[in-house]
Amino acid sequence: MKLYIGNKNYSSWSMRPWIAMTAKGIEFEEELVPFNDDAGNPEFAVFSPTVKVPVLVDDGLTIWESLAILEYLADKFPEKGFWPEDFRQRALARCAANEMHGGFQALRNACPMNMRREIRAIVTDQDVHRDVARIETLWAECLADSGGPFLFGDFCNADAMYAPVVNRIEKYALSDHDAVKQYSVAMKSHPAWVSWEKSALEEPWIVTADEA
Ligand SMILES: N[C@@H](CCC(=O)N[C@@H](CS)C(=O)NCC(=O)O)C(=O)O
Repeated sequence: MKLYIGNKNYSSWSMRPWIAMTAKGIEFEEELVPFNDDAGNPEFAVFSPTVKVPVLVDDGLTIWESLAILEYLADKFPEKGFWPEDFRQRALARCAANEMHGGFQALRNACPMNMRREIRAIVTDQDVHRDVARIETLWAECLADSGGPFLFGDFCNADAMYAPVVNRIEKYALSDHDAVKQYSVAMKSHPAWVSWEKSALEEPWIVTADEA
């Protein structure tokens, strides 16, 4: 099983399946293909039908789109708890994951994931504030209901989807909400996060467009 990813410092979509697979102890080969945005990332076309990362290749099958990869992993490894066991909790975890996959555009545009960035606020608009407020509410409700430390108790695909958001909220000083603090501590101390972050900090590449 091979996972193609972009730069660990910046590639939030790549981080999602990577952190899920690592957290769940799945063995996989990682191929990091650095961004070449100015040229349109032609290297990605060799393995990715959308010319984007991440892409998972398993037994001759190519799977693209981060959330589809997470679903594939849940199907392939049903014993690993990629989704919560309880079917109602599973439905809610999928709601949260889909909300992330299809939403929070203002936050994503204004505040790119950047593992090596120093914490520094930037001027953000109403749309970003609205996205952050929604995330605060969602995380607070999930943590209150599950008891934490992750959104649905144990680390699951919903957490993989929100992992890059933990970085964004921290690095752009976007929230003082207790639930955000609590969730960020849990996420940032998970060994899978620590491992990704360590590699990200060692990368030499600077993507100017993502240095907000
Ligand atoms: N909806 C896709 C988004 C993938 C995506 O936009 N990946 C970015 C990296 S984080 C990318 O490959 N960008 C390169 C490009 O657009 O040329 C997913 O969930 O996997």
